[in-house]
Amino acid sequence: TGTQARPRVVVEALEPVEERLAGLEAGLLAQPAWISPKFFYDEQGCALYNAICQLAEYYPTRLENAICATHRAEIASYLPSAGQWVDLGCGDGHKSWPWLGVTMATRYVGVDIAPEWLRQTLRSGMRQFPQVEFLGIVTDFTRPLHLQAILRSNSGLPPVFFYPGSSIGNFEPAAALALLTSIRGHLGREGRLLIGVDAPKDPAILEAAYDDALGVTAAFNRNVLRVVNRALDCDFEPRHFRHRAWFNEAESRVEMLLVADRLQHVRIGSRLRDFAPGDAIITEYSYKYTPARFEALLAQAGFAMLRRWSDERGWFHLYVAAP
Ligand code: AVJ
Repeated sequence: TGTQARPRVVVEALEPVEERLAGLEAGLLAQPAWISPKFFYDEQGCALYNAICQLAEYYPTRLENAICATHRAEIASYLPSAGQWVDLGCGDGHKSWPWLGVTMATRYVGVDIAPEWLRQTLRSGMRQFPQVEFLGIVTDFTRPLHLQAILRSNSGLPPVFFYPGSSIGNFEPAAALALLTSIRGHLGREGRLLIGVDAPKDPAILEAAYDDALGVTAAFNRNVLRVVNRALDCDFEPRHFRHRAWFNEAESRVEMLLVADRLQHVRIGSRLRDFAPGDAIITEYSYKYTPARFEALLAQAGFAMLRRWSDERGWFHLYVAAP
C-alpha cells in the first residue's frame, strides 16, 4: 500500500547475463555435460524445492528446524546481540524471522539472486519487525561477496552471517573454502557465522532423500531442462531424461544426474549435441561433511569453531564459528 515504506534493495556485482548463459552453454557442450544447480530455481523450481522440504524422505530441513527450535536461546547466546542479521539465500525469509527477536537484531540484510522475491521478503519482515531496518542485496554468491561497505553503513554493528540448509554443500570443496573465507573477511572481531551442514550417512538414507517415492525430486531435477530450454533456446525433452541420484562415497557427495532414455539430438543455441541412451547430464553435487571435515574447512578459512549442535543421530549439524 502507499503508506508502506519501500525497502531498500541494492544490486551488487551480479554475474552479467551473457556470462551466465555462456557458462550454461559451455557446460551443456562439455564432456560430461553439466548444468549449475543455480538454474534449478525459477518459479516452478522454487515451488518444487519447497515441496521437497516437506517430503518424509528429505530430512535436512526438518532436522535443522528442530535443532534451531530446541537450542535457539543457547545458540543466540553465542551470537552478538543488536547486530546485523545477514541472510544468505534468504528466499522468503521464514528461517530468519524467529532469530530476529532473540538476537535483538537491529538490521536485516537479505541476500538473494531473485529481486522480486527479495522485495516481498523484506516487506513481510518490515511488517513483523517494525523496529528493524530492512535491506536487500541482489547478488550471486557463487562469486566473492563484497558487502563490507553495506555492513559498515550501519555503524559497523557486528554481523551474523546465516547460511542454513546445507547450501554450502552445492559448492566443490575449493569453492566452499573460498566462500567461507570471503564471509570470514566480513566479520570484524565480533561477527559470527551460523551455518547448517548435512553429514554423510547410510547411502540408502541419502539416496531416498534425493530420489523420493513421490517423484518430487525427479520433477525438480527435470524442471531444470525447461529452464535451460527457455534460457538458451534448446529443445531438451524433459520426459526423455531419467532422474538419478546416488551417493559418491569417495567424494562424500550426492550426485544428481539426468540420464537420456533414448537417442536425442538437442539444439543448444546454434549447436547440436547428441545424447545417446545412458548419457548423463550432471545437475547437482551436494557435499556431505563430517564434523571433523567441516571444522577443518572452517579452520582453513580462518575461523575458530565455537560450538556445534546436532540431532541425536548426528545426521545434521549447526555450527557457530567466529574469527
Ligand atoms: C538447497 C542445495 C541444500 O543439496 O539438499 C534438494 C537442494 N536438491 N534436493 C540439497 C536439493 C535435491 C539442496 N540444497
